[in-house]
Formats: sequence, structure tokens, C-alpha cells
Amino acid sequence: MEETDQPGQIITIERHILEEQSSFPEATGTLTYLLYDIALVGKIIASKTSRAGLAEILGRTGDTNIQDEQVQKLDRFADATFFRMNDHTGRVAVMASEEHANILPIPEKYPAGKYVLLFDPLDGSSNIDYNISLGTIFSIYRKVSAGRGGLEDCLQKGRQLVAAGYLLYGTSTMLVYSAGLGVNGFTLDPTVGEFLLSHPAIRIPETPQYYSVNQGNEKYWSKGVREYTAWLQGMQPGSHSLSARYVGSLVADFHRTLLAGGVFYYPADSHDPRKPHGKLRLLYEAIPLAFLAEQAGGKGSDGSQDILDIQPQTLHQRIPFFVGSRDLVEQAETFIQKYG
Ligand code: AFP
Repeated sequence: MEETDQPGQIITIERHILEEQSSFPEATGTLTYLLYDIALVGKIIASKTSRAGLAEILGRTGDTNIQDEQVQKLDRFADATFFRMNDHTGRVAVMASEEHANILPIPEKYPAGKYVLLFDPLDGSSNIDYNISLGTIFSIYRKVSAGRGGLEDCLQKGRQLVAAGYLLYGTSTMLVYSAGLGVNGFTLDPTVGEFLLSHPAIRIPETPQYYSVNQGNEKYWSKGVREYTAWLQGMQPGSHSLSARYVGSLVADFHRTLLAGGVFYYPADSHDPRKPHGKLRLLYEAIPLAFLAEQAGGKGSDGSQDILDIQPQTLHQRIPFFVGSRDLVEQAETFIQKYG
């Protein structure tokens, strides 16, 4: 038995990341430090979200972001914190945020590093006023361009990911990440301010429990998606009979899907001209979560191909997204192929 597997051992995130680093003999430690930086950003955002009910940060700024959604103050804080904590370290070459139209270059006065950092700083922010879980999603790639880092570095396929993960600000704050060696989850112990390994080697359970979709949009779905949903509900012989759960906060819905088994989907709203490709973003949401799903034995798809094989075209591209237990995601592909 490895030292880290002994019952009663307390594994901090630092220790875990460092131990994983030893599996990569060529590692310089830069990624390790970058992951620490992200864990620290998560603690800072968590300290704010836990006070989100207080008047000082409630309410909207009145501006809209690049997706035409209302920006709330907490989003701004999370976005600025993510950038500021990573702009000067010499580890990152370029960043891109769901909140900004264009890439975020590293200021000239700081050295540019070898990694590319993409983030959705505070996902599910329309839920802030209702005290519902929020999340931060991040992806890390290697810089592929010759310069200090540009658009080309941000538009890489999911197959090129070095690491990805999310922070979930729920009843506890969790950090779940994978650097390609499986998925591990850490829970923040607020009394000591440290993330401790609570969910080692996460695998999506064999038996799925829930399907998760905004069924209010059913009128917009294609026949394939409607038939698939009926199949998930057990309305066809031999099919599953799953319960429905939907928070409307992607990280929370994905986290439950990862731990309980099942499928989350935000399909194309084929009959709604406002959302022909669904709502979720390929770069900031679908790719990192598909990567985590695959690392946990599951899969992510747009309904016809693996999300990780899709070449992103633009920073804010939206995509239909099915993620979770592999067989359920493949069933979605089968239904969509058959009925459209
Ligand atoms: P907000 O950040 O505007 O709350 O959007 C959250 C989100 O992008 C994602 O977290 C949810 O899965 C999805 O939207 C929910 O969208 P619907 O409200 O259309 O179901």
C-alpha cells in the first residue's frame, strides 16, 4: 500500500499535486505552482461567495458581458482575481475568460510563461440571489505559438489539454481536477484554509442515477433529443428509469453527475433561433468538463462527436453538450443519429 493510501492520512492539495508531479520526470514544477495558484484563487473566490448574501456585493453592475448576460459584481471580482493572480507569475503565456471578448495577454512588464489558462470565473451567477451553488471552471494547455501567446494558443482541441478542473462553491467548497492521471476531489477545510483530499480517484458509478436537463426547453428540442429523454425516463422497454435533477448551475449539475452517475445535457434548441447550438461554451465549459468525465470513465459529446476531438473556431463558440456516464452519452448520439 502506498503511503498516500493509508487510512487516516491527511493529504493536502499541495502534497497531492507534488506527488502527481513525480509521475512526470520531465516536469519542472511550473504546472504544480500554477495549480497551487488556482487553488488559492478558489479560496479567495470562496471567501467572497460565502458572503454573497450580504448587501455589499449583491446586485448587478448593470453592464452586460460578451454573451449579453447581465454581469453581477461577484463575477467581476472572480474574473479580476483570476487574472491578477496569474498575470505576473511567469507561468502563463496568455489567458482567456468567458467574461471577455478577446484573449487576455500577459502585460509586457511581466514574463510570459509556457502555459495557457482559460477560465469561466463564476458560472451559474444568475443563481447568486437564490443562494445556490456556483462554480469556476479552468483549463490549462501548453503554448503552441512562437510568440508570447495568442489566439491560436487558446483555440486548441481538448485532446491537447494538460489539466482541467473546477471549483464548486456549495455547502462546502471543493476543487476537482485532473492532470491526465484520473480525477481527484479536494474539500476546503475552512478552519485551516486548506484543500484536503476527500474524493480520491473519482470514477463515474456503473449504475446511473440521474438525468439532468432544462426540460422547460423541450418544445425547442429535436425529435432525437425528445426520444432520448423519454428513453432516460424509462418510457421505452428495457430503458433506464432515471430521476431528474437540475440546478441550472453547470458545475453543480456536473459534479452530481460525476459522483452519482447519469447524464447532464444542454442540447441544441433547434427550434429556438436564439440558441441553435445550445447555451454552453465549447472552450470554457464543454471541453474541461468532457476531459474530467473521460478521466473518470465517462464521456462528453456534442451529440455526434467527442467534444475533445472538436477543433474550436472562436473563443466564445457555443455547442450542444452531453456529458456523464459513457453509455448514456453514446445513447444520445444513437438517438440523434436516428431521429436528428
Ligand atoms: P448563468 O451564469 O447566467 O447563471 O448561466 C449558467 C449556465 O451557463 C450554466 O451554469 C447552466 O448549466 C446553464 O447556464 C443553465 O441554463 P438554463 O437557465 O437555460 O437552463
